[in-house]
Amino acid sequence: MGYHSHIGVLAFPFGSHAAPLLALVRQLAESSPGTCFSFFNTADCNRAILADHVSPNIKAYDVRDGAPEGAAAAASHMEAIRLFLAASPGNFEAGMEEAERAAGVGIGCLITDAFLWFAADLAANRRIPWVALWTAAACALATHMYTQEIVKAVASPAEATGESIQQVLSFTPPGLPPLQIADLQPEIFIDDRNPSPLAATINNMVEKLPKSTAVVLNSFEEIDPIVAQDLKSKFNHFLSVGPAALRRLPQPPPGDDSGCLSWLEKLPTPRSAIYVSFGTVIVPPENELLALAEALEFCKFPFLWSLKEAAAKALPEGFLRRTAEYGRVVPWAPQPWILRHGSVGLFVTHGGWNSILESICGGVPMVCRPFFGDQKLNGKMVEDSWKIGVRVRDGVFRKDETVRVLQRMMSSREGDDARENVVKMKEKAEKAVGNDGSSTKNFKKLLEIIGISK
Ligand code: U2F
Repeated sequence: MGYHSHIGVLAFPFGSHAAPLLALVRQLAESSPGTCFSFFNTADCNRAILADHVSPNIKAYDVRDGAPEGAAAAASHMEAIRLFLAASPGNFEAGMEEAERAAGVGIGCLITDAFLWFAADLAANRRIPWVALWTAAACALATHMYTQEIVKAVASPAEATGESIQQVLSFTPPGLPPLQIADLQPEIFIDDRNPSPLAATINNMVEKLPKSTAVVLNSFEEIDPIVAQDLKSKFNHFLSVGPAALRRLPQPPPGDDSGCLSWLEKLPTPRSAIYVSFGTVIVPPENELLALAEALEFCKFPFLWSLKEAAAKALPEGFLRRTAEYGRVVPWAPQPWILRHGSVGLFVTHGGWNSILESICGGVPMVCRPFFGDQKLNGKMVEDSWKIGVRVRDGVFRKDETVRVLQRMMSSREGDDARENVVKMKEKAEKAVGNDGSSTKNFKKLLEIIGISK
């Protein structure tokens, strides 16, 4: 088929970055069958996220991941990121040339992960719009955009890493609760002499993002109205178009090889089960896995735990056998479907943004055990601002505290209050994606901006 326009999509192939970008592109592609979307991503990540049913007007291209030819997999997540960033943007430019030849139409707009700040220059050179998808929450973007003010509010740089991380900052971005250094993304406190590749990337992003045509988020304005209003003043367009998890989920769910949903189906009592998952990157340290397993075994609430196979080996001897009647441990679970299942009453999570949104969309309160990046701030917002869950005490799982927090959230007034609040938040999200809702309007604006309004 001949296409009248062509959009280049540049993915960041780590954590849960590329999947939400693909979800946005799917929605756009459905709205404009005459536009071709070329999706540039590494081969491994394409394999992981592309299902058979990608729209005909989305074409995926593999770009180099930067690993030396024939080398074994990168030693760490951070090393893989470093190699990939070193190969960018050359890897993407090569892909874009190939895609333009194949489509016979030049790329007229770039949609990229916000981390890929060099898209500002790629787009400027071609005189085309640059739309950046920020894959985390607006509150996390706000703290990055106020990096200078936050850093100034820390009396001495040593405090950012030292014993004063509990210090409450004298500056707070509009709409956020009072913050401690410990609540913030460590990348904000960049070491200028030796920045990590991710910190340097985020720093560049903060500088370039105001040049974008639009910043897009998988979120809804009503979750943090003051933050959204403030960020609108910082960008040409600031468009929350989610949550994507409220769209109709395909049936049957893909990736339910372990039969999680039929297991939930058999539970007699609504909201009786705990779902546990720490996203796509994190494996908690062994002592915490043990503490959490012992707490689940002690409490005897039905539980479903998505845990990578290698990590499951660290579970206590005999745990799976002893808990078989009321618990399941699986290597992967269809999370958005699970969180919308009526049998689930609590989500134990690392506080990744997609997980939080999916929990809101399911009306399920959370217990957060944040690990890195935006997760600490998300956990703080869950507990202090949105009041839809709590963080684990002292930031780590210990058996006795974990037993207490699970019991409080599953069978006390505190859990009921969090559930009421999360259901109210879900209603706001539903309104946002409904007719005339803020996210629906923002999505229409996005279609206009990228030149494919119907
Ligand atoms: C990074 O994200 P993560 O992958 O660590 O975590 P989430 O944002 O919560 O996304 C996890 C996704 O993986 C899905 C789940 C979410 O959409 O539904 N999933 C699943 O379907 N089945 C499973 O068994 C386990 C997970 C980063 F670590 C976070 O801090 C950021 O907030 C995030 C966005 O930038 O990226």
